Amino acid sequence: MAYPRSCDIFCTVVDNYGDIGVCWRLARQLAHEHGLQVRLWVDDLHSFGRMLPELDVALTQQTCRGVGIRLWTADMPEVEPAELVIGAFACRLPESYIRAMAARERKPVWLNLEYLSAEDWVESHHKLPSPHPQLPLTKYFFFPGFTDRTGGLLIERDLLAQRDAFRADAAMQARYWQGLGVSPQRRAGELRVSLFSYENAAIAPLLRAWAEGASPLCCLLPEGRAVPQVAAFFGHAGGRAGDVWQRGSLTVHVLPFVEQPEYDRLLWACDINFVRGEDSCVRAQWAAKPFIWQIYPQQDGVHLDKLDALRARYVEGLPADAALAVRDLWLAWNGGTDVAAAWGRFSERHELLAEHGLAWAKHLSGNDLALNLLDFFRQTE
Ligand code: TRH
Repeated sequence: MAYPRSCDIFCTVVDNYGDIGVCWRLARQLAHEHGLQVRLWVDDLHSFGRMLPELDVALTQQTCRGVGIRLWTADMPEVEPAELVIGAFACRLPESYIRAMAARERKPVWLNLEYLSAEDWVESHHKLPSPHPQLPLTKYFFFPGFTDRTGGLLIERDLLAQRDAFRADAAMQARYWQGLGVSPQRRAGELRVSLFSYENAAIAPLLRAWAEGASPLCCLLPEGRAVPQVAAFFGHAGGRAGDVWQRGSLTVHVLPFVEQPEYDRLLWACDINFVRGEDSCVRAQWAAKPFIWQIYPQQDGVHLDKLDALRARYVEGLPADAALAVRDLWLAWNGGTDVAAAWGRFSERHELLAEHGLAWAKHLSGNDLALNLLDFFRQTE
């Protein structure tokens, strides 16, 4: 069987940038690397506009970067469903669209793309079918993940080659830092750290540790939810892109929210990355620098199991003291205590963790989610 020629992706924007971030990445990859005609149906274009500056949030239909973008409203127009239909993160597809899928002679392959988790149960749930109660249609659950028995991770074909080219090219890196208004020349012992986070009680003690540290630390802070807390640490009511704040050994540069490939460069350029949610956490793993994950908090605390599941996989093969340093800082950053001490133990091992990160990224990189989706289409159709 051939690969599909067309794909509809449905995305409801719950919160933040992760849902649309994943869908936009997948849509681009299916269109650019596999030649599919992709329509991305999104119920709110505002978050999307932050990562795609040319998006016109007033338009209900437009094409950007080879992907058809449709505002998904309650009065969904009658359309011919695509051959591959992806509902992201358990969003409910419009009834009229489901009926149109059932009416097609060749039924579309219909998938629910789930949230990412490193937990063991994912393997047994991946690809499970869910027949429609009335219509001749089956929806399948497709789970991204970290093992061969899951759907893998989003990774563009040339991503690691681009990352390596950037790492090997001092002039490119210098231009990158200059573009941010940061000196390409590091001071002796200086660490550069990106900080993409939600509100977090650990921010102030961490900043204090950085400010009082023996070596310079340059923090790159994308605009967003953490900015008010960082600004308050410096005695400001708020902050915006372009602001530079300094205290003791710490300098903070507030950065604009940029397009996804630009954010990748930030992760490649820094020595250590604080990331959050889902997609930036994956990108930090491709960047292969030591990273600290702030997981999206859930009310019943189940997110801590998810945090621990990824930690356990990621630290495999590390010496015990380094594995412990990762555990302690991840926990401290996700509601635990004593972030300053945990930072000290983590950062003094950053070179070892960077080596480990390269091997980890290589290990994961063969499991390409977009390819797995297309192979599943071929097997299922
Ligand atoms: O924004 P998030 O917190 O999204 C979250 C998570 O996905 C979470 O799992 C989900 O349940 C919740 O939303 C509803 O974090 P995440 O997943 O890292 O998404 C951020 C996206 O923003 C990612 O695609 C990277 C992108 N980004 C840019 O494009 N430019 C930037 O400057 C920055 C900082 C991020």
